[in-house]
Amino acid sequence: MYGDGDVMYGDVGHTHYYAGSPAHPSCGTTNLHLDISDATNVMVYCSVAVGAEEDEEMIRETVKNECCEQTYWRCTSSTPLTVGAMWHIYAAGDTDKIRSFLSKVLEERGVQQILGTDPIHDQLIYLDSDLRRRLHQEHGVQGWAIAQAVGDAIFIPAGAPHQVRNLCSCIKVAEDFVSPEVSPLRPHPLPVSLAPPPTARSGMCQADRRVSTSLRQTC
Ligand SMILES: O=C(O)CCC(=O)C(=O)O
Repeated sequence: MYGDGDVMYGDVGHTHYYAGSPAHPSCGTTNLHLDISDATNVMVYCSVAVGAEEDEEMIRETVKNECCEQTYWRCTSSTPLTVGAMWHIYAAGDTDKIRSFLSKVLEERGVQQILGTDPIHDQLIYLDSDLRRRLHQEHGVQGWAIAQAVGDAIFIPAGAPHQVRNLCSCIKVAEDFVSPEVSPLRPHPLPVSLAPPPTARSGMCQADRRVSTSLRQTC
């Protein structure tokens, strides 16, 4: 994001993420946050350290606990796929409920919240399994757990809160773009001007072209 006075502009372009896995299951690689533009995120590399069988077991257990049977089968079949990252994505429409929940969690942890700060935009919290269960029980909010292996593209709609936990060392390439269909969901409270608004078709083509250019440059 970059700004001009009190108008913020979307920083549409591609981003590369290079990161290992956080040591503790209640920590994320990227805490819960949201972006004002849509994004596509493609995993181009992931690797478990040679001889680290316990990491492979941890990945299988995580996928077994969090994902559907078909995904579990993908990482246990005869030609297993290594799942490099677990994503949790929530509907943009649930943002206010999630914000209230995060404020409550910060209060419980004795963190003083300063006026004008925001627990989602400030990326303060990773929702571990316990917090995800509480969010469901206390606010009726459930997201989607998505396992990402090499070659998988994750689509993140604008305004949708999301978080990532790498399960091993990963490289991902992401491309931001603006689709007019979701622009009314632009998150509050940032006054945003995304100019010029592309048409749906040109927006998608632009994103496709940028992702493939970016992948060509990376691989
Ligand atoms: O891969 C990650 O750790 C973060 C990705 C992300 O948040 C994004 O692409 O918006």
